[in-house]
Amino acid sequence: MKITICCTDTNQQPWLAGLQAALPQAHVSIWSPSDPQADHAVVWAPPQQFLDEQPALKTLFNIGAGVDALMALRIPASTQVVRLDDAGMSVQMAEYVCHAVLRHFREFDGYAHDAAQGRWSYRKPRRKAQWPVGILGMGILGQRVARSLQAFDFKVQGWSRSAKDIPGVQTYTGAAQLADFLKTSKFLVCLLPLTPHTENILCQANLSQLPVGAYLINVARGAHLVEADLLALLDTGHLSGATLDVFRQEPLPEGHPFWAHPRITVTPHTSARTLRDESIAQIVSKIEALSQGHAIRGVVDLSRGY
Ligand code: NDP
Ligand code: OXD
Repeated sequence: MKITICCTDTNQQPWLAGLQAALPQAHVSIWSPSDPQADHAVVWAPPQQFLDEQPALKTLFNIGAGVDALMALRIPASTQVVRLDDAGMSVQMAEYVCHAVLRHFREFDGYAHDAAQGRWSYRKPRRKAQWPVGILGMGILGQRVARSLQAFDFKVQGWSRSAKDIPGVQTYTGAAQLADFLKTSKFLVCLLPLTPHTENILCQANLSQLPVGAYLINVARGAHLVEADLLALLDTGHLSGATLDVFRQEPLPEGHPFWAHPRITVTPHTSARTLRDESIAQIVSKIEALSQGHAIRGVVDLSRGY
């Protein structure tokens, strides 16, 4: 069995070593142009040339949950795309989102500001009933985030494409129920895949349906957000702030208005990192399952784009 690795912006040597150690019978190598045909590939944002030169790949294992970079490429018809499912990402995402929600809800920035001035001052406790959290995307990450927020007694509601029955979570489905979902989401967390249906979903028309003072957390993809619309809604006070982990252009360019905005927190696409050991273990167990003819989880439906 031949496995090739083609991961841009990634130190590929440890992936090679880890995969080779776990699959000693396989030939694992880092891809170079004109390499012989492989059976499986482990990829992150590969160039089109890679796919064009590997038309008989059985499986493309994406080392992330989001496959939007792959969806922009021509994928050989017989190749299945497999995303990471969780592999240690959901707990990181829950940590990140709970931190952002609690930081705003408990006004920790305000206390830090007061403390810096030597001021001992209390703020009136906020009531959770007035701060429901709406999660766009109730997949692997969205559901884990929902459970974690519930542990802090937040009221959680979720929006997805197909109907869901999740204990304690009010769920909304499809475009027809988006407005009802938005109007009661005081925090809005975006955990959608980037597809033609979800691109620009965080736009003026949708964000202005949130209650006045709502807070946005985008941890999915930068192209979900219309940046100028966010800035305008912060200016009018309709939104109280935003925590953004993902951007249309990454790294976020120097001088971008988000860097210095007093009500925007920027982090460098780090909310849920790919954990190499967990990811290798997941990929290896899927390769073994496939070689025994078993079905695996995480196969991407190319017609849906996620
Ligand atoms: P999943 O595929 O498990 O979940 C996606 C969810 O979005 C599902 O509930 C799906 O609905 C819903 N959805 C998709 N399209 C639509 C639509 N048109 N309308 C309504 N709902 C829709 O993905 P994950 O939870 O694993 O990951 C979500 C995204 O998070 C990734 O695609 C990636 O972009 C991002 N991500 C960001 C990271 C970071 O570090 N910032 C790290 C990892 C992921 P249904 O359940 O009905 O299919
Ligand atoms: C992912 C990511 O999609 O890291 O996994 O953004």
